[in-house]
This record gives sequence, structure tokens and C-alpha cells, in this order.
Amino acid sequence: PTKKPVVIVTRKLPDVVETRMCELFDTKLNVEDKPMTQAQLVEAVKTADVLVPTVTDRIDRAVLTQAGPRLRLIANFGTGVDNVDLDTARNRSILVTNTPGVLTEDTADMTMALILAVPRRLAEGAAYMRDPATKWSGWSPTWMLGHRIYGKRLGIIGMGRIGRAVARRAQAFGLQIHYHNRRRLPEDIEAEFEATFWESLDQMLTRVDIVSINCPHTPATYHLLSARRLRLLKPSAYVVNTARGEVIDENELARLLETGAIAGAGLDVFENEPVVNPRLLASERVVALPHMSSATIEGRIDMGEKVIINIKAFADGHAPPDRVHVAML
Ligand code: 8YV
Repeated sequence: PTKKPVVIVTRKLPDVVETRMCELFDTKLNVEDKPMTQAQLVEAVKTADVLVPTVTDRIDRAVLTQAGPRLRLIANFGTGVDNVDLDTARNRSILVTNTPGVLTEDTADMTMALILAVPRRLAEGAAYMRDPATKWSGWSPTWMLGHRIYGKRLGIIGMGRIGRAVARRAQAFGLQIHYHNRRRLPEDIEAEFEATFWESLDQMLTRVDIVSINCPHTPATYHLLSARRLRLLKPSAYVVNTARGEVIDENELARLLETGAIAGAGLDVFENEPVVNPRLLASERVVALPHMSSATIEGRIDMGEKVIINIKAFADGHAPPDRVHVAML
């Protein structure tokens, strides 16, 4: 039998995933689940055949240029690969794989939850009921009023798997689907969602009531919702982001929320995680979550299975099924 590949996992994964990985590979686990320092990542890539990082590990040029000759695969535990310097990996012939598909529905559920929660002030109401300082004085016809979802226009930025899964849910809630994507979708898919395509993101932003970010973070989408574009939104508009914080200019978003120039935001991701801009947290118009859209036990196990399938294919000398090509992004 051929030698098992040395696999270094940077964070604690579900037990079933770790057990299976230890059966199949010469696996080094991170039992403490403390994020590795850059120095520890450099040590890891010097000895591993395969590295399994997560969104919290910066696999940048400095790390990759110090990788040992054995390192051939970075099997990212996550769908977004903006934590990995793909160009340097390619130049050094290191394959990169991700975990697409298995967190689509969970992420779309959380996106929909935020689309509902922010305009309907769900978090505010729940916090009010729990706060021992506020004694509920009873119902009133003009109190805690939010805004109707039904019939509003949702503008989805990025109509990939997750964007479409959001569209499917949103349609059931009576939202009208608008979208911006690099490529227009085939007619039959557009028809399924009764979706309106906007080649111009600027034009879409002036017309929609809720914007949902569902694109990856790449050099091309960094601050796609720039200060200028955010100012195109109607004052009654909401922004929801379950993709990556870097896609939005957060400072401008905070400013617009403070001045009431937009109505609210539902944010599961932030520019400098785990540091969150305090101005966003101070705003009652914001529902903030700690990067948990894909955080289901089922999803994490599925992600682990994907990682295992990719490593196994690589170890058996086959092309890993979820290889990420720079041109795909
Ligand atoms: C994970 C994510 O929490 O897959 C992604 O892109 O952001 C999340 O699902 C994270 O990636 C785990 O590494």
C-alpha cells in the first residue's frame, strides 16, 4: 500500500469528520481549536502533503513561498477561498479545493432570515422582551412597526448556487427578484424566478428595496458596494450580507445607517473579522450575526466529507472534484 498523505487540519472539526480523516490519512488535528498563527501555518506547510485550512487562516504569499516540496494540496474547509492566495498557489503547482454546494441551503436560509428579521425588527422585539429593564406595557397599534416584505423588490448580487437558493425562498415570500451577475442567466432559469437582470449594478441599486450580497470576495468584488454605489440606494432600502464583509465599504455603510440614509442592514460577515466596526453594532437598524450562515452540524459534516473526498482523490492520483481555478472566480 502507498504511504498515507500527511494532512494538517488547522481547526477543530466535527468528531465524525476527524475520526474518518484519521482512518484514511496521516492526520494531525488541532485539538485546542485555537487559530494558528502565521508562524504555525508556515511550520505546517513545511511538513504537510495536504493542508486543511478554514476561513480564519490566511494562506498568503509569505506562507506559500515557505511551503515544503511535499505540499501539493490545500483542501479548504469552506466555499469561499479568499483566504488563500490562489495565484501563488498556482505558480507553485499547489492545488486548491473548496466545499461548494453543501452549504448553499443553510446560507440561503440565513439570508432569508435576515431579509425577514431586519425590516420586521425581529431582533429589536426579541431583545426588548428579554431585557429585564423594560416591562412590556402592552400592545399598541402604532408601536414596533416595521416594513412589509411582500411585494418588495429584492436585488441579488451574485446569482450562483446561493443567490438562486435565496431567490427561490424570496419568491415564496412574494418578493420580486432582480439580480446582477457577471453573466446573464439562461432564459429558463430567469423564467423560473421571474427574475429581472440588471447588467448595470448602479441601475439596479436605485430601484430595489432590499439588496442581498451572494457573490464571492475576489479582487473584482472588493468594495463592489462602494461608497458611491451605497449612496445610490433608496433611504428605505435594506442591505443583507451573508457573503464576505469585504464586498461592502463598511465605513460608508455605517455612516448611511447613522444618518438614516438607508433603512437597515443584516450582516453575518464583516471586513475585519473577528473585529466588528463598533459603529455598526451601535445602530438599532443593524442585525449582526457572528459569521454563522453555514453553521449547522449537518453542514459542517457535509463540508468535512467534501474535504475528505478531495484529499482522497488527490491521494489516489485522481483530479480532486472541487478544484478551484483562478479563472472560475
Ligand atoms: C465557513 C464560509 O464558516 O464556506 C465559507 O465560505 O464562509 C463559511 O461557510 C468557513 O468558510 C469555514 O472555513
